[in-house]
Amino acid sequence: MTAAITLHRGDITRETGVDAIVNAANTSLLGGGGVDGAIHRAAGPRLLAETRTLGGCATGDAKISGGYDLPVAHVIHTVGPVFSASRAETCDRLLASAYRRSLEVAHENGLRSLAFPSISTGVYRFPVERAARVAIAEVLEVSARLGDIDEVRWVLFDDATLHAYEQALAEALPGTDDGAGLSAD
Ligand code: AR6
Repeated sequence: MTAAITLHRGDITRETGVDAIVNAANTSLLGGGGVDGAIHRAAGPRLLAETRTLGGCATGDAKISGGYDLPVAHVIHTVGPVFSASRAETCDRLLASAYRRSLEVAHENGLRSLAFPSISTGVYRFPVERAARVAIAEVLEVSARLGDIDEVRWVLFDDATLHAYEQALAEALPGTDDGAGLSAD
């Protein structure tokens, strides 16, 4: 079964009702700015104590930790690419890999629902329309292959980012509101 896809605006550190939120981390897994900083602040110092033990994370890969003071049980830390126009196709592949590995790590740990931020479109400067198309296509394909991810949400911080993902979802699923369990709200 393909996962139900939903999109909404919000702060991912306050998200409830999913097994894991995904962090747009850097290769050190030691925290940073943007959503990474917000997740570490909301989870408390025990998150950093655990991520220190994870040995970092390659770009395009993902690692799992506890959620600590967050309202979710787990955080999946992934690392998207820093966008560069001269190697845009490589960046597309690395971004797709970050989403794919996040879903695979969820699957390996028996998790069925997760919430993503817009990976790489902040400090890492990935153009948001391009990132949204890559993200949605990869999540649709990988969740169909894995078969046991029930729900994937994007929690997007601003209206422009939300609109880019709404458009990408509509393009990926033309003429579909909620057929096949897919919807955007
Ligand atoms: N909830 C949801 N989305 C958020 C939140 C939040 N609380 N805060 C920011 N965003 P970024 P990147 C959005 O820069 O581009 C860090 O320093 C933000 O508006 O957080 O993958 C890491 O340590 C944007 O739409 O991640 C890395 O060094 C999106 O999240 C680097 O930044 C991603 O922006 C990763 O850069």
